Amino acid sequence: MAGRRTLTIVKPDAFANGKAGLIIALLEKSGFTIKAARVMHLTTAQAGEFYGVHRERGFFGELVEFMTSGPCMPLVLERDDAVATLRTVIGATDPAEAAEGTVRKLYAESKGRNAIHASDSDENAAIEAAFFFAGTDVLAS
Ligand code: IDP
Repeated sequence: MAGRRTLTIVKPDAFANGKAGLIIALLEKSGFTIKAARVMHLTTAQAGEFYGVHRERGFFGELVEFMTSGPCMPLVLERDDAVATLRTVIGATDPAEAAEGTVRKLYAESKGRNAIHASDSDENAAIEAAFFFAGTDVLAS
């Protein structure tokens, strides 16, 4: 059965553009409740570790530079079918290909500076939540 938790990050471009609050409002409007949140400025080591799966990709350096360019906001979110629903709500990686009304269509600048991260599986949601939050920092249901 699909899990009720996922991990999102409001990315530095959204903070720089003053869109963080609007994005969080859209997440809440989409039925998610916030179970944990923090504002932080990732180090190069943290960004490289978080996106380690992309280490061999041509855009890795650009991605790490972007993710360390300013504050971001990791959140643990909860609702039914959390991972798949949030992937639908954020839209395609490239905002030019994202559906109308999605976070990336509304607020992303480009394929790289694309406003928001969302976990792609229940397993990765748990790993990514643990990357940013101690268990005691996440509200119980
Ligand atoms: P996702 O965030 O939609 O799951 P992934 O393919 O997992 O997309 O890529 C992770 C992140 O890497 C993207 O959200 C984006 O910020 C960045 N990225 C992906 N492809 C490119 C690219 O072609 N150029 C620059 N950055 C990219």
